[in-house]
Amino acid sequence: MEKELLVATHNEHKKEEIQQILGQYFEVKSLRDYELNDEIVEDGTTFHANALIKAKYCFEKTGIPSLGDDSGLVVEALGGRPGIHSARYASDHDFPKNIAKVLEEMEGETNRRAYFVTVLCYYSERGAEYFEGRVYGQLLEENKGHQGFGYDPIFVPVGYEKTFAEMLPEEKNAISHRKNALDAFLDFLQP
Ligand code: ITT
Repeated sequence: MEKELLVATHNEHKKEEIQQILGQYFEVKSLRDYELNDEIVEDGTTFHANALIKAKYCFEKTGIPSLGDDSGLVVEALGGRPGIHSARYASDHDFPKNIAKVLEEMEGETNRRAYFVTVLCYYSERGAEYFEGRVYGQLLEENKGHQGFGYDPIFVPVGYEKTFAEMLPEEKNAISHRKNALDAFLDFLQP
C-alpha cells in the first residue's frame, strides 16, 4: 500500500487530478476523507505563504504528509494583480465579474503579457518544500470559449491561438501551471 498524501482541498476534482499524476507514489486523500471541515484561513500575502498555511494545517491536524496549493493570474501591466486575490478580485468566485474587472483595468493597454502560477507546499516531518509551475500567455480583450473556469476565457498560452477555455480539459491539463508544479514535485519524489 502506498503512503498517504493529504491534499488541502475540498474540491474532489482537484483530488482526482492529483491522484492521476501522483498515483504511483501516494494514495491521495482530501480534507473530506479526514473530516476536516474547518475553513482554513488563507491570509498570507504571497502564494507561498498561502500554500504553506494549508499544508501545515493539514499536517498538524493529521500527521500525514500534506500538500497545499495556491494559484492565480499574474498580469504584468497590472503590477502582478489580481495575483493572490484572483478568486475574489471583484467578487468571491464570480468568474464573469472577476474577468470584467481585469478587462476594464486593461482597457487600452498594449502589454497583454500574463501568466498563471501554482505554488505547491509539501509539508512532512521534514518541514516545508515548495514547488512552482507557470504558464505564460497573453490576455485577450474579450471572452472566448466555455471550457475550464476562472480566467480561462481570456488567456491564450504562448504557442497557441486559442484560449484555455477553447481547449479540451486534457489539452489544458497537459500544459497548465498546475501540471508544471506537480511535475516539479514529481522530480523531487523521484529517487
Ligand atoms: P480552492 O482554494 O478552494 O482549492 P480556488 O478556486 O480558490 O479553490 P486556486 O487557488 O487554484 O483555487 O485558484 C485561485 C483563483 O485563480 C481561481 O479562483 C481562478 O480565478 C484563478 N485560477 C487558478 N487556476 C486557474 C486556471 O487553471 N484557469 C483559470 N483561472 C485559474
